[in-house]
Amino acid sequence: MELKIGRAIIKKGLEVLYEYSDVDVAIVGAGPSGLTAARYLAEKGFKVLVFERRFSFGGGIGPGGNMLPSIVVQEEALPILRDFKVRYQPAGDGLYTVDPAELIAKLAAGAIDAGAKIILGVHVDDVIFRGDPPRVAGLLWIWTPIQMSGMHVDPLYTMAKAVIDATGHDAEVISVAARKVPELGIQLPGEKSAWSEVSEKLVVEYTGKVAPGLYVTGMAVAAVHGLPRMGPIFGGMMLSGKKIAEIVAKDLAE
Ligand code: 48F
Repeated sequence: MELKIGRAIIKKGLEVLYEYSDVDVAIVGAGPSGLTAARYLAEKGFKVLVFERRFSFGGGIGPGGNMLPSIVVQEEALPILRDFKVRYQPAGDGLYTVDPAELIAKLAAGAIDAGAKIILGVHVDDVIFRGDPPRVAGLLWIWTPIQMSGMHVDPLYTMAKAVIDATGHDAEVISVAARKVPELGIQLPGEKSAWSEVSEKLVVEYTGKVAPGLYVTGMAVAAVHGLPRMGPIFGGMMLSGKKIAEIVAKDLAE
């Protein structure tokens, strides 16, 4: 039996890694923005891979608001909640409360059912770049437990026509690209202190392309464009994910 279990895992696991070593879109981060983008891109027929460092989905959704089991979404994002069949309750002033566990489960199920592949336990380490002027052409990654061990193990590669940084507050992929490929001309001012109303709008407005082949969504937008942070309101994250899916789909179609 052990022989059969082991061989089934090795065969399928390696097949998946082989198949997804070349994709249309690689998304880093399975938080609200990354999962939303994954669903809308996969639904349009693109081959989408999401890398997530943890062995779980959801990014910042799980802790809710300061560990209370509720998060807030504003009216503008309700069509996205309906697409994912997420239930919500009115909280007044155009705000709605959502159960964080339900949001995580349904965003992930929506992305997977649309055809996106999510690989958990992967730390994205660096970008691959090509050409002069340069464009981002893929990612370097290692398994998170190896990264956490601090031992030097060479990474593996994933080639992608578009890379989306959905890593949240630290914009990790764009940070490394800005530092190691200065020819991309990326400035990274970092996010500002909280002003929720303004940041919810600006994060969506500034969602977009950062350099050829490299895009940003979610809280990483605030880090890249020096915008204020918000808190446990998630409508802007999902609206940003949907917007980046439309931008990338348009660019890839050209
Ligand atoms: O942080 P996260 O939820 O990002 P988001 O989609 O949403 C932000 C909100 O959760 C919240 C907020 C607004 O409401 O302030 O913070 O912008 O999800 C980011 C995911 O990316 C993973 C990380 O584990 C998390 O699940 N991640 C970060 N860096 C890497 C990574 C990396 N280098 N490689 C792989 N995954």
